[in-house]
Amino acid sequence: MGCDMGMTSKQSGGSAAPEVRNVVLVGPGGSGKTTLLETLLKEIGVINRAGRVEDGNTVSDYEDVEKRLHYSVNLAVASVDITNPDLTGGPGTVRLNLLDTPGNPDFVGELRAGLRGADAALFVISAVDGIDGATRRVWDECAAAGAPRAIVVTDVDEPRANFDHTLEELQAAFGDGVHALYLPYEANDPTNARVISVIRAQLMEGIGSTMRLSPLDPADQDRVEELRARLIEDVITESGDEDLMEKYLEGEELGFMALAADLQRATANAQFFPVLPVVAPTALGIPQLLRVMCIGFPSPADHVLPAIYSPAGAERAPLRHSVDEPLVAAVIKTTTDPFVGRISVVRVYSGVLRSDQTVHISGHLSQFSGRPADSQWHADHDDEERVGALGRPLGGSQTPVDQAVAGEIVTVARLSKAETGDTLSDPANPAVITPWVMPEPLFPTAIQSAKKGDEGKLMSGLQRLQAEDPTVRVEVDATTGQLVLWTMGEQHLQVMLDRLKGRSGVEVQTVPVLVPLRETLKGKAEVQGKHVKQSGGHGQYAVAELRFEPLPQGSGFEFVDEVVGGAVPRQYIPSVEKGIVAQMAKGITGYPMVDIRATLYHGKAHSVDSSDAAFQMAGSLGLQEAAKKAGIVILEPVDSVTVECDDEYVGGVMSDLSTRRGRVKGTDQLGNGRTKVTAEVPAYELVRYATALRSLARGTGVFSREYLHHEPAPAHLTDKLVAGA
Ligand SMILES: Nc1nc2c(ncn2[C@@H]2O[C@H](COP(=O)(O)OP(=O)(O)O)[C@@H](O)[C@H]2O)c(=O)[nH]1
Ligand SMILES: [Mg+2]
Repeated sequence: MGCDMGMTSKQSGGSAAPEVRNVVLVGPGGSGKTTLLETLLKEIGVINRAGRVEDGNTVSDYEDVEKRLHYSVNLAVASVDITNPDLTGGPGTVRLNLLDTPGNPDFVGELRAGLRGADAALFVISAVDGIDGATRRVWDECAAAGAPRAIVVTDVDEPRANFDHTLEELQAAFGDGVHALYLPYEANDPTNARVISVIRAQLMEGIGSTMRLSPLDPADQDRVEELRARLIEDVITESGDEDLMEKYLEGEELGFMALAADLQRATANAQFFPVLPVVAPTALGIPQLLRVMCIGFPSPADHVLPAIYSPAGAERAPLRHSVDEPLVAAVIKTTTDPFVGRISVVRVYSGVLRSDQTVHISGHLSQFSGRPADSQWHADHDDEERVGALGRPLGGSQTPVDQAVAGEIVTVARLSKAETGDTLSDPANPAVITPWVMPEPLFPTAIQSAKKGDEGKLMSGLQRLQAEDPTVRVEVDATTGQLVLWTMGEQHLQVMLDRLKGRSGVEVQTVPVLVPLRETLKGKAEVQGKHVKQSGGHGQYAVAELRFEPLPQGSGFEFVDEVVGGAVPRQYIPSVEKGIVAQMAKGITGYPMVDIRATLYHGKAHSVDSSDAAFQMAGSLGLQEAAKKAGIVILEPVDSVTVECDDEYVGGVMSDLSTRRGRVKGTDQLGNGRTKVTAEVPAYELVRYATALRSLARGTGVFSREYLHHEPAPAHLTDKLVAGA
């Protein structure tokens, strides 16, 4: 085998520990990942019949909502052992942990978790759909994670498929490191379909001991020879293998096994990307793909592991892939199964995780993301908990195991305090590993429970969703009082509401999102704040003569005392100010008033009937009077926004921003075919922006927003702003 695990531990059964391959399936939605996983499992023999996404009976789309939607919304894992030596390349077992991910950009959080859990990726694209901007974004995600990857081209049996064209597109988009290992041959003819082995430049059926070779059609000869030369030369360059170079130059016959070790080294660098065709319905190309994963893919020992810290934030010695080290593992995902309860998918990086052991659980996102440590959204936490049963997952089911060694992926039952992204470690040696970068949810929806009395259930259901999915944020807006659910987009929102209903039994209503408006005075006004009640008993008497004027944005409130000769007694001057401040907090039209100056220049008092309360009332009435005279301006929040998208969509993005009353502040060409636009945009216009940008930039857009300031809202829009978006 091409690599050294660096460990000799025995499994509980007594046999040698299997080689492990952790491989995540990534790619745009509908490219065939879930179907490919079915086909692989059928080929390995873990399932008798490949399910169909449309029939809702696949291993990885096991959640109810996925069965209903017919696409994946969850990271799902299938852990299988392969013993067939034609696939594994020798005696011994390869444990293949396959992670299926959603392609829809709303669920990019699941994709990132999958990339963290795996050591390599299958980048799955359809020969029918080709490569678009959204596909490139998935590639960029893999590149950002440094994932070694092979490219699997599906649908090559479809009449509209053109594998050669797809290969050219792949090379144009992803560079010279893209090399075909196999080509499809008469893929749409089930009786005659085969692959062409580029390494051998021959037609190939079966694999290893069952392999049958036959000569290429003369028409294919030149093209395949050319691909072969490029492939082998590049493998040699990437691996630096002198022996192979010699064999190649001397014209020795080479097969896959002769290249396997070099291929593994070349792919491990994430600079060399082998391409394989597959046909799901007939399993064409599937044995070859399995062999590439078993023999040509890097092992957990080759993975560059994330940096590690103590819970206090001190950097620690780098993680080592070894069973002899203390336990360090990451919670790739935690979820709630309707039957089993809490289930967490855990990747062990070092040491051994045993069932029933106590682990330290830590989540410290604030250290890496700049979020406040006590934010309601993944607040920092440290706990100790006993883990429940460990299992090897196959979609929604688990087979119990006693332990998981460094490099393995297992499920852990009943870890109630662990959230997605947390670190599990030895309580004697607690640790925090750098989490992956969690995307920011930017799609707000104001929600409330449809039934009175369900509020408590709703809140606890939301807390759970938030712990499971770092791309969900729940917030009670301090100004509007609304309960706001921030998600990645429309589909993500629907899935979250579906889960709330399914698990917590809470029916949720969505209501228009309110932006926190404020108000200020339109102009200056001189007024008399007068509170005089002297009929019967102890009266109230206070008169405050006041000048009000608006101040520049962000000035807040100024109070000026210009009273001379004790017209307002000293002790009541602060009372007037207090009354104004209280009225400002309430506002005149219902929004807090800001940015004004109040000057108290005269007034009247009564020796018996004046009081603190009466002068507060006078101040408050004075402001109400000023608002009547000068008028009110509604201020709306404006955010500073950056949008990044592929160059070709910038024009559309900018003109859309101006219809959103945005002011474009600048554009930057980022050089990689992408442009960054900076703009100032009213928050009201950003409520649905996540969805709008998705279609404007065809899935290539990302944006960020940050509150900048409040500014006057156009008068003709105030009714709309007050109603919410
Ligand atoms: N003809 C053909 N159809 C395929 C192939 N692979 C997947 N499909 C179909 O493509 C559709 C999308 O597949 P799915 O696995 O859900 O894609 P995912 O979103 O990447 O998981 C389904 O209807 C599959 O049956 C293939 O190799 N050939
Ligand atoms: Mg899928």
